[in-house]
Amino acid sequence: QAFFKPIQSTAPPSATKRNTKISVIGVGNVGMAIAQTILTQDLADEIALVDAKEDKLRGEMLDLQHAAAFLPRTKINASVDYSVTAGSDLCIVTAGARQNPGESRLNLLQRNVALFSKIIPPLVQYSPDTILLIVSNPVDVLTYVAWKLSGFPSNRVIGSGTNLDSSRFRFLIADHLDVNAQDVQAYIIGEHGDSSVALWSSISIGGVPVLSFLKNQQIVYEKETLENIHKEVVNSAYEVISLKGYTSWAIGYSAANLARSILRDQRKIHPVSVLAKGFYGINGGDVFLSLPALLGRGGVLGVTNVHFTKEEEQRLRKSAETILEVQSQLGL
Ligand code: 6V0
Repeated sequence: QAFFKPIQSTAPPSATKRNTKISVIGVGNVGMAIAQTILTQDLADEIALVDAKEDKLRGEMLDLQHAAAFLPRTKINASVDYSVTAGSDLCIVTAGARQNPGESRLNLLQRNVALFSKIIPPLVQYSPDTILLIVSNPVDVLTYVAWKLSGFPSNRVIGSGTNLDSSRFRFLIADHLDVNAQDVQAYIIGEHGDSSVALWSSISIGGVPVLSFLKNQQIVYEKETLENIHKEVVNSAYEVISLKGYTSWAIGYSAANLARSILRDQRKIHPVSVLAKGFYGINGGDVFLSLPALLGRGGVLGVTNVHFTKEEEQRLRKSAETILEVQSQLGL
C-alpha cells in the first residue's frame, strides 16, 4: 500500500498494460553499459537485471534507479532468480567467465558453455517467446550454444557479432575521409574476431561506391592501405582492453542499436551473427557468424544478397571453418 494517495484512480489496474521488457544477464562492464544505453534511449518500459553476484547486482540496480528523475520512466528490477525476467521481449546475455592466467581459449569456452547451460534454460522457461541476443565471447560459438540449448527457431537467436566491428570500421573510414560515419556504408562480416572479413567491394559513401569510383577516376590505391584499416579494426578491441581493461561504451551502443531495430521493428540491416548454413556457399555444418541481416520484431527476417568478390567469399568460408573447428571440440 502506498503511504499516501495523491491520485484518484479512473481506470482499473488491468488497464495499465506493460509494453516492452528487456532482460540483461550479467551486470559487468558490458551488461551495465548496455542497460544504461537502453535506459537513456528510452527503449524499454521494464528492464530486468540478473547476475550471480547478489551485492553487485543490487548495487547496480539501485544506482540506475536513482537516476529516475532524469530519465523516461522505466521499471528496473534485479534478482539472482530468473523469475524476474518473466515475459521478456528481448534477453541480452553478457555473462561470461574471465580468462584465468595461462588458461587456453578452449578451456575458457568450455567454462562459458557450462555457464550458458545454467542461463539459457531458465530464460526460455520464463520467456518462451523472447528473442535472445548473445554478447558474451566467443560470441559466434556461444550464439550457436544458445540456439542449441534454447530449442528456439534460428530467427530468434542472434549474436551481436560484427555489428561492433563494422561500427569501428565505419568510424576509421569516416575519420580518414573526414565525413560522418553514418554516411559510410561498410560491413565487416564473418567471425567476431581475427578471421573477420572486410567487404571492401561494397563500401559506399553517401551512395558513391568507393572502389569503382577510384577505378573510374583511375586513382591508384594500395591494397595494403585497405588491409591496414581492417587490421586496425581487428586490433581495436585488444588495444582498448590493454588500455582500460575492458570495452564497454561502443558495445553498449551497438547492443542498444540492435535492441531498437528488433523491438521497434525497424527492418534495418545489421551485420550480426545468424545461422549461416546455406548462405554464400557455407555448407559445412550449423554455424553462426555475421552476415548482413534484416532485423525486426520477428528477429532475423532475412539475409541480404551482397555482391562479394571471389576473395571475399573465400575468406568468409574460411571464417566459417575456423568457427566450426572450435565448435567441433565442444562435443555438443
Ligand atoms: P565482466 O565485467 O567480468 O562481467 C561478467 C559478469 O557476468 C559478472 O558480473 C559476473 O558476475 C557475471 N556472471 C558470471 N557468471 C554468471 C552466471 N552464472 N549468471 C549470471 N551472471 C554471471 O565482463 P564484461 O562485462 O567486461 O564482458 C562480458 C562479456 O562480453 C565477455 O564475454 C566479453 O568478452 C564480452 N564482450 C563481447 C563483445 C562483443 O562485441 N560481442 C564486446 C565486448 C565484450
